[in-house]
Amino acid sequence: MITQDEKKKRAAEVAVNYIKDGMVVGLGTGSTVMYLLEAIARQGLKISGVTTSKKTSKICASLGIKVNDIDNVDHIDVTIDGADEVDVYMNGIKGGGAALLMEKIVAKNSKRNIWIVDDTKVHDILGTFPLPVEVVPYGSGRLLKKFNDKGLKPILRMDKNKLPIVTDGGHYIIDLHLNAIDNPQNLAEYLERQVGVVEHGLFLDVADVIIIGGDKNIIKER
Ligand code: ABF
Repeated sequence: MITQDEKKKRAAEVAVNYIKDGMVVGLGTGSTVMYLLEAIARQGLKISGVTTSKKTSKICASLGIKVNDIDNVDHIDVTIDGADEVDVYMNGIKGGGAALLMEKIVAKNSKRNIWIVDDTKVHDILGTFPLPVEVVPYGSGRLLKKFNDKGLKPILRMDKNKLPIVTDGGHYIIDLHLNAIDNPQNLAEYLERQVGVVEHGLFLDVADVIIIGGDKNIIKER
């Protein structure tokens, strides 16, 4: 039985084959993507990276991977990112790393999206992983109450000093502990209508390819 880390590494090593010299590549956030960045550097791939967090930008700098601002590239050929949970319809929940806003901006501006996950992330339906919702700090208390009254079991994400975490975009994260999301499309539309919600972690119809690292790797294509 291989470790979860080994599964992540395997998924990343399959994904790096989708990258060619000269590409503009969206680079995700998280520990699985870390393995991808190491593989890109190890292979000396000549890419122009567009990152999804300050964290990923720092890692790229340390590995010598060239990065560009998203508004300074003509297009993004492919984005490779992790995910916190994926379902059988290739939909996903992202944002466990509090990078969901930049991840969704980069993903929605990419010609192709590839997710790399270990097989513990795969569930029949979404919701086991708490759904991150990025919110403006001003009025976040009102949103917490509104979500609570609606039975969405919201918890404001805190750091180790019991202060609200602040995203790269200067926002808070409210996690919805739903256990199961029967109709992700409806929930996404509800969240998008709430003033103060900047973005949510439901990534629906985004992934074109999902590479699942495991004892045997699985590649799912939309
Ligand atoms: C990122 O991938 C985030 O959306 C998500 O939190 C993360 C998964 O983290 P890991 O690869 O460390 O399991 O894109």
